[in-house]
Amino acid sequence: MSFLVLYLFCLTFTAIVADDEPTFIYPDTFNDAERDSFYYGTFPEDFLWSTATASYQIEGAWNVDGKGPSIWDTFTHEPGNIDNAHNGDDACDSYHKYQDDVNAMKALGLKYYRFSISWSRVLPNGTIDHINQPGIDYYNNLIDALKEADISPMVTLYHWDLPQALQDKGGWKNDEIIEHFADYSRLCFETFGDRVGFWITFNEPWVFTVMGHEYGSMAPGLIEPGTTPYIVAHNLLRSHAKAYHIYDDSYRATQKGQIGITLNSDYYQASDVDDPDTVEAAERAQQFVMGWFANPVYYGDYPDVMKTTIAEKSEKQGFNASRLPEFTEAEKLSLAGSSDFFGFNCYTTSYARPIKNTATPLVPPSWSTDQDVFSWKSPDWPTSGSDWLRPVPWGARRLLNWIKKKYGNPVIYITENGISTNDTFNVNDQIRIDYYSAYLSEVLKAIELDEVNVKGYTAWSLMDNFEWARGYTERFGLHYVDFNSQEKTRVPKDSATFYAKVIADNGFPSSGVQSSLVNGGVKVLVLAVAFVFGMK
Ligand code: PNW
Repeated sequence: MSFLVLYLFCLTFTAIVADDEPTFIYPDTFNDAERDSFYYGTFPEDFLWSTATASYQIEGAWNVDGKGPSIWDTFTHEPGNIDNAHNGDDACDSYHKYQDDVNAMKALGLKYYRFSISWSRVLPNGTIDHINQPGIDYYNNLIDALKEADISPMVTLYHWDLPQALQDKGGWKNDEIIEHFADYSRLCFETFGDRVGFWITFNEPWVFTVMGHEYGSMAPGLIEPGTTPYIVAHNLLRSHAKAYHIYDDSYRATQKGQIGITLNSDYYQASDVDDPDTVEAAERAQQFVMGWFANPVYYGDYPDVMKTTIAEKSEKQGFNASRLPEFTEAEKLSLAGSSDFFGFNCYTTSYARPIKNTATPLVPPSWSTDQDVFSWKSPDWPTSGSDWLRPVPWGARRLLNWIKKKYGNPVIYITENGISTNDTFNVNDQIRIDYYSAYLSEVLKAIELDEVNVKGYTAWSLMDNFEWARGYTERFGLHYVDFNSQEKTRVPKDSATFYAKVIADNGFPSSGVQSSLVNGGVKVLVLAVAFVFGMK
């Protein structure tokens, strides 16, 4: 007893005399000692460190060796869709320079690499009728080069580049796509699965559903708000479940991998936490972005709040059924529990408040007005090269906790996290080091203090690449790429050196050698004293 009291007293004393002042990464904006202090420590021993890319953003070789066109080839070649009329025709030319990518990863000390397969490179018209062998060879070579470097692949089946031939048949609006996606998935499991431990069916369904089919700012560029996005999401979720079960039934036993889905969302922070309506609006926004996909995948159906609001509005708008489709009982069963892990792409935070104006015309319908939420970013928050992305580290921890709470404490892999800069040559990217430090510190707090089950972290991106509608004007890379050069050399930025050290140290072991020595020394001393007294 006396030992315990003395020990606790000594620990408190140690903390008072030896602990550092809190460190803030964004001292001007986020300086609440409780919320924003940098958290030193190391990640769990088997923590998985990775970086990510996506086929259309890096491969180039858009019409080489039998590859069929994808909706992104079509979209970028139409004038007016992409800043500076950029396109991914050449991008980082990873189709030819994949060994350079692997070398860059090796230098980082990476153990995992997340990339995506271009569906129309392996199946040029989207269907299993014609397999393009050079496309298969490319991914086999990449996977083998990774294995050779002791790097495990984490493969995304769909990172937005649908074969144009399937878009011509209605794309995700046509439920025949479910069978085509099943064939494509089976081919990938069969061909590459002996060497792939992690499969991700879809990357960020929310982005390509809403940006691609409601706003039209991404391929396929459809502006069909309020109906098409829900149908697209519905077919995609059914495709996901089908692919999951193909893997589960036919490949898991022999290949011993895992399969899941990757979702993204801002964290929606109620702008007034004392107002229940505002708190409810923030929750509604979270459900309309993340719950839309996660709820079916974990529980077999859309969130109640979506089902009721969309049904109500649809009726008032004169639709004879809800614009939100319904799953059959069999589909619900096949969806529920169809992810071995929660893939989470983590970037930013928004404030949210309700739109209470009932005079708002209910027509035309849209996903964004269905929510009755107004969301925005504080102008006080730090900026990035992208207008939608402001660093708000504490939002990441809150959203991780939200996922834990809503979906039964799932295993979470952060499958993307990163920040953009604008297009000026700058390998001295302190902004990226700050962002990664601050976000990683929040992830560590989530693991250690909140017991959120995060098992891996992926930096977006290995290198600068084609940033969708922004072309090459926004750069997310740990490596700089000169897109005007033939060589497209991957030049490490300061953030690459930083990330390599984080990986080598498995985190941020201490706030500095000196203070840890002081801390350690004092602790040994007081323990010794406590022990001696405790014996008496
Ligand atoms: C993700 N938003 O896209 C994608 O998975 C990557 O391909 C992309 O390059 C990266 O993040 C950076 O943009 C997002 O508006 C695009 O919230 C837009 C949003 C989020 C993610």
